[in-house]
Amino acid sequence: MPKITGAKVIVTSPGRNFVTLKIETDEGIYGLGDATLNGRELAVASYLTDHVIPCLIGRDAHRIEDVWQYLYKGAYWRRGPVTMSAIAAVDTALWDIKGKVAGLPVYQLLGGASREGVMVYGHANGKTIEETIDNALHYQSLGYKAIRLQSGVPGLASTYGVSKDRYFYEPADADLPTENLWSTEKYLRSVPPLFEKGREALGWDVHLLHDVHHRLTPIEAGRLGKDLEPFRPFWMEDAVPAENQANFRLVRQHTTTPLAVGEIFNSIWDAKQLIEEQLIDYIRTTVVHAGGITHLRRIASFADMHNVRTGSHGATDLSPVCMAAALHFDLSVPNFGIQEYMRHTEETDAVFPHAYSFEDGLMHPGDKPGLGVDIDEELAAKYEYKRAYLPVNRLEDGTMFHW
Ligand code: EZ4
Ligand code: CO
Repeated sequence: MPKITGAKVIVTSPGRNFVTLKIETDEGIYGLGDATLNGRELAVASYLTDHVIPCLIGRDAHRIEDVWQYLYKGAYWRRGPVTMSAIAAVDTALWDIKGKVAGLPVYQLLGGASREGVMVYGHANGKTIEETIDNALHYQSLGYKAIRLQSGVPGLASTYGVSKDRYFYEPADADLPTENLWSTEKYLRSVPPLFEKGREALGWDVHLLHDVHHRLTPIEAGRLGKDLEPFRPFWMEDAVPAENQANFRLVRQHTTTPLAVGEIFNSIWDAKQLIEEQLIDYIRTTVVHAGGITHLRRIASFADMHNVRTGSHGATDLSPVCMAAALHFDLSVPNFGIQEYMRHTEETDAVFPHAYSFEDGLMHPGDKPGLGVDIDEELAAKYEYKRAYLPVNRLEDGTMFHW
């Protein structure tokens, strides 16, 4: 049995901040787990270093479920993004170790491949509809089968999903939070024409997605869903904030546009009612923010009973370690829907060499034992942590709003 002999947290910033847990065993085999919580990175680093790692030393690295339960039930204080990201990092690293010991890629331990590859969606954005469509055409030429469309809102200086760089979207960009202005009325007018022009330019053989980023009320979301129905979007994401899961009943009542939510959820309890009442179609919980591969499998099994498929979050703040873990999970899980994929920068990829690949709109985790992703610690040490915040959002009259 591989015994855990040590563990450390590596904080690095190759273009953006990442927190990585490395667990070492007496057999010389180590495992990696992503612990990045965008804009709150050091809280998870401290939770791991000060509170979790001391409890891991000497444990049997093969007892993944027992360690998970120990960290979840044993903390007394359950759930929450900081705790669950830390548990996720431990869980992911232990799956990596188990795979390396077995000499098998993690997806084989999860039951093997359920499909040939993992359909991913890319992000097309622009200040205008024309720019967004131009960008989407580029993604289509790269072979993407699914593309998310976000564009600037006329009358608003900036909005979620529209980047400064053409191909790399990075919202956490300031030493203190940037303030954006928001108008629901202006936004609601801008999305249907984006999808109308999108279908004209891109055709009907590509899936089109949209992220509302928690900014509507249920009745507004119902209206947007209805307006988009003629263009058959793959999903409308995060239509409304989901603390009150019953919010989705009203959205559901008014539209047949498929609904996706869950990138900020951290446990199965955040989605219980949503799944049970079939109020959503896709659950977006991810490996790093929802307790690792072990917990994500539990959520997916529960979702499968209620016709809900997976659609994991995969933005650039989820490190290549999380991306690799997500792809092993996606390849094996029966009720897979889609995986978000935003390419990392070259600097990030160099710090995290990986076996996963993209071809013709599908991704594959590769067949290296474990997760198939590593960290170049020497290179990582060259990129010092730099505080970075996500923006905040206010209405035009100054009222604090959802970002
Ligand atoms: O705002 O990952 O669907 N993707 C998203 C992301 C999130 C960021 C937050 O850290 O909504 O862009
Ligand atoms: Co989103």
